[in-house]
Amino acid sequence: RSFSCLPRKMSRWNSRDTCSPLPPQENPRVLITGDPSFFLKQYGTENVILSDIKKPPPNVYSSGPFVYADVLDYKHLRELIINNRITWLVHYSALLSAVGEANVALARKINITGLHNVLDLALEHCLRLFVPSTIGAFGPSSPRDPAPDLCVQRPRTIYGVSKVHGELMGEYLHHKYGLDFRCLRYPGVISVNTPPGGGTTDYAVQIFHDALSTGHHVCYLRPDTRLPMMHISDCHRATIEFMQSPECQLSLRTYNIAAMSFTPEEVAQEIRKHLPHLKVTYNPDSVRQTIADSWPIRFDDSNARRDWGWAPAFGLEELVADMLRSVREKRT
Ligand code: AKB
Repeated sequence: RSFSCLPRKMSRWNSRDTCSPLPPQENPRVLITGDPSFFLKQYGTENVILSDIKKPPPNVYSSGPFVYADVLDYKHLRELIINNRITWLVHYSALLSAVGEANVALARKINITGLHNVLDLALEHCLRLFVPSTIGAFGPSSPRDPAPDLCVQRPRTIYGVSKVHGELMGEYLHHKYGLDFRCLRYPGVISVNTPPGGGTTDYAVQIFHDALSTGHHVCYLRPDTRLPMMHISDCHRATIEFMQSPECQLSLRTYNIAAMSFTPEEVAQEIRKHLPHLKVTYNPDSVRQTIADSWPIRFDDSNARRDWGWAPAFGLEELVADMLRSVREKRT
């Protein structure tokens, strides 16, 4: 593979030169691997291509270009980037924490080999690259309350290991070659449109669906398991704001972002303000409980707030009211 943003005679790994000046970033052309379609609203269907190996939900079908693309297929990704004059690559494809533990080989392939492909492509084509990281990038030896941006990171899941690897590779390529790598560590993200997908924080989505269907939720975590969480619209806004921030404002390339932290019992209590009969039974499963116990209780996101003005809009009360309204709407 040749890297066009580097002088031709030099290979990617032995050059000390950096990326040539980036194209203007005001009107990016964005390729997204994996699920999220929120870039469509911001940049328009003519500038955003969604891709995945799964058929998109019907609302995404009608809202813009969607192509089949496997993050393990380097040549096809390159073709998409060149044919569509892509300037930003947003890489969401990954296996989450719990499902990754059940299938380590696949998680390693998608989360690490897939990531290497997008890093190489971003470097080769001088793209602005966004890769999400997570509270899962921390482990039992990290400070948990709060976890700062920079500290010991020794996660015990393949998901976490792959995310730390992504953070470090991206930052390495930024410092060595000027790759415009940007990474946010997301808390558990709560959305009505994204069904639970093999994560440890999934209960905090499922509980809303159960509350409005059977009125009974069986929780796989202990009632006092506190984790950082965020409403999807805050997560989307943070990502767009971060991607739009001028490089000179960024003192880091990987930032924690926070909104709230709650336990299963606290979210259940808040839901009971609307649905007093909600019943929750606790049946902790050893894999997800162990993972949750190794993750931060709270995130310190003071660097994101200071550098590029991050501020969440949703607290627990607003999140619960909005989720109940959205799940109700979806059911009718
Ligand atoms: C998971 O639970 O695996 C994800 C995450 C916190 O990254 N939602």
